[in-house]
Amino acid sequence: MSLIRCIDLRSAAADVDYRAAVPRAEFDIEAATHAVQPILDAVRDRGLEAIREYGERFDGVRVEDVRVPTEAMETALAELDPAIRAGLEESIRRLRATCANELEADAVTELASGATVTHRKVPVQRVGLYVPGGLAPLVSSVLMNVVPAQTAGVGSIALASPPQKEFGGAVHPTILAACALLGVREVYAVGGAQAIAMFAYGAPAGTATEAIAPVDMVTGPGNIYVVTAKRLLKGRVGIDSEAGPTEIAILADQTADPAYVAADLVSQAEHDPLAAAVLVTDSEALADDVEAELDKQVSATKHVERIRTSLSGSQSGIVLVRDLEQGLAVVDAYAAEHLEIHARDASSYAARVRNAGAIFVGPYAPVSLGDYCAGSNHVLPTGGCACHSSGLSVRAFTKSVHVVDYSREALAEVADHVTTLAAAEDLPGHGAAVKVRFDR
Ligand code: HSO
Ligand code: ZN
Repeated sequence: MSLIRCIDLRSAAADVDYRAAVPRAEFDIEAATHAVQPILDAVRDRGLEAIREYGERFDGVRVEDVRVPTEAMETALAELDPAIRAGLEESIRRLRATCANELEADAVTELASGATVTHRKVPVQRVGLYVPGGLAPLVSSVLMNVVPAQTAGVGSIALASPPQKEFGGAVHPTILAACALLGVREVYAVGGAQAIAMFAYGAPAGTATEAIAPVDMVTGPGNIYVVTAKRLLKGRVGIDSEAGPTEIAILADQTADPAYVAADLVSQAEHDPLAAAVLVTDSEALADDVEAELDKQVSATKHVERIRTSLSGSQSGIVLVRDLEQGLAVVDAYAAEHLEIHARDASSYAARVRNAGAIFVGPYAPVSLGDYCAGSNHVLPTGGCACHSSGLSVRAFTKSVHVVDYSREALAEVADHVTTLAAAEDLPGHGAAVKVRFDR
């Protein structure tokens, strides 16, 4: 019995809808709503006291002052393993370079003499970043959120992460050290849905903690309760995409190295039993070799159970296609969070992909590189959302406003069109608002 299932699409009709044929994870956010709504309401109504109670219940530790003192961040940085610090610094350097290049200038369009419309870019004012806890919290996600926000010009960044029982209710020290490196000073030891509610509603000053100002936008990954809280509060605050379980798709021909392909599938399966790992190939020989490599590599790795569950789940599989043209159609329909291309002429295939969160070209661009140190962002759309959404970037933290500036003469030039169109919509007041400027 092989570890990963095989889906043979080689004889599929040319007009088949591949979205139904490719494996896909189920992520039922609706089911968590009844658990999450009372938490949001309690934080809105009772502020810090409710936040402390939920921390005690869900994280097993009561924290009186949830605001982390600046000294704790400086201490964590001083005590950080120098090799980890060097890795974080290189990652930050590369991300900053990419982000600086993403900044967009205002676009000024002159429609006629004296008539301009400017598309002005304005950073979001205040952002709340959620960082999940756990024994090995994803410190790289702190960088992926904070660097584009800072580059966009977000003036105020707050961060929340669950209090860790084993650190006496403090936020994980590696996260605190990353905050110190990035200059993030407002950090809260608050986790779960209550953290998202705290960001959305803010909280008046309590017995031990100063007032917390509400944010304009909440970003960052989280478990199903965090994702549900973000969905329920969307509208009151802006959110980044709802990140579901991670996905890797690999489009490969017979030139691919099966050891690389297997290792990369394993690398993302390592995140979550629900993670999806999909290989799309026109080579039966490669498919067999990758299966053999998976057997070998999975038993030698650390998180064997999690990886086995992910690879053998219905969300993962090896998809056999007639040729890479069909393969391209399949990966486009799948719209993976991460897409690797291991094939002759990989970059020309990459140029033709429409739907993917991020594309990794050739044998030396594994997803792990993008997870930590490529200079690209690892917060990417999952669950097929790559067909309409993008990963985190400077643009995600920027909104735009049209500035309309017309002179009297420029308005006169289009006044008749405005009154005619207003009359056609039976909104004569609209037309009158233009006419009044010329009647006197
Ligand atoms: N692959 C994950 C991000 C991550 N990997 C963080 C390791 N640390 C989602 O893109
Ligand atoms: Zn990863």
